[in-house]
Amino acid sequence: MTNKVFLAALAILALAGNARAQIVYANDFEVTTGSFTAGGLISHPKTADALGSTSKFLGLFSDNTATTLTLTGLTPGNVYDLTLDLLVKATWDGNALVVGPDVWRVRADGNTLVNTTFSNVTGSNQSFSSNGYIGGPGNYAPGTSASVINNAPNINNRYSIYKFDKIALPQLEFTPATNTVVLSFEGQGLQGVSDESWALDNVVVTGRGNAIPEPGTLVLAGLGALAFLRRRRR
Ligand SMILES: [Ca+2]
Ligand SMILES: [Ca+2]
Repeated sequence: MTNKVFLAALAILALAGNARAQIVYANDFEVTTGSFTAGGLISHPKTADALGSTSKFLGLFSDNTATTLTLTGLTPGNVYDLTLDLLVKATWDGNALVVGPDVWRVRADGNTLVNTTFSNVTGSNQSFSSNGYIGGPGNYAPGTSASVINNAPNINNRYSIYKFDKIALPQLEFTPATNTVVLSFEGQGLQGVSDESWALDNVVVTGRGNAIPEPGTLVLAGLGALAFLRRRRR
């Protein structure tokens, strides 16, 4: 390997090392509704104090209020990761067939990333657990894998909070075909805001090294360039 070629390969690898995650949206909903449009748009902006929690959430929502987040300026083909906290309030019935199932899902441009049920009611199990559920017939106790469970005496004041991160839900990623994506957060089968509702907090979307190819791709490109140079020298 000549010095010139080696230096070129080093430069390619250094470029790969610079590929780093970039936050394209982050919102903890602690401020007024006016700032919710920063970096994106949520279609039903309102705050809800988390029932005595020190943190505010975006909500409360129930059915028929698909809450959307439109992100622009993305890099087509790049992979983006989504993390969020979900507050599940009051008498969600999980997998119950008569008063449920009580479903919550996330979609990206119509593609389902998460589709699961939650329960706050003893005797009704839920499909969500920490093992990366995405639509299978999960059957777990109410509150399984919740980071917070509030069992208030009044059942309508009860809530649980789930952290949707890359450990619990590795499928929370999307690859936009254009520079825009619409993330949709939806409830289904819920019996109204006062009875079964949900709210969001700490919504973060991160790009994996925007506009810079994956390191593996760069290394392959570098090796291809080396082979090409060697052929030319013969
Ligand atoms: Ca908050
Ligand atoms: Ca229900």
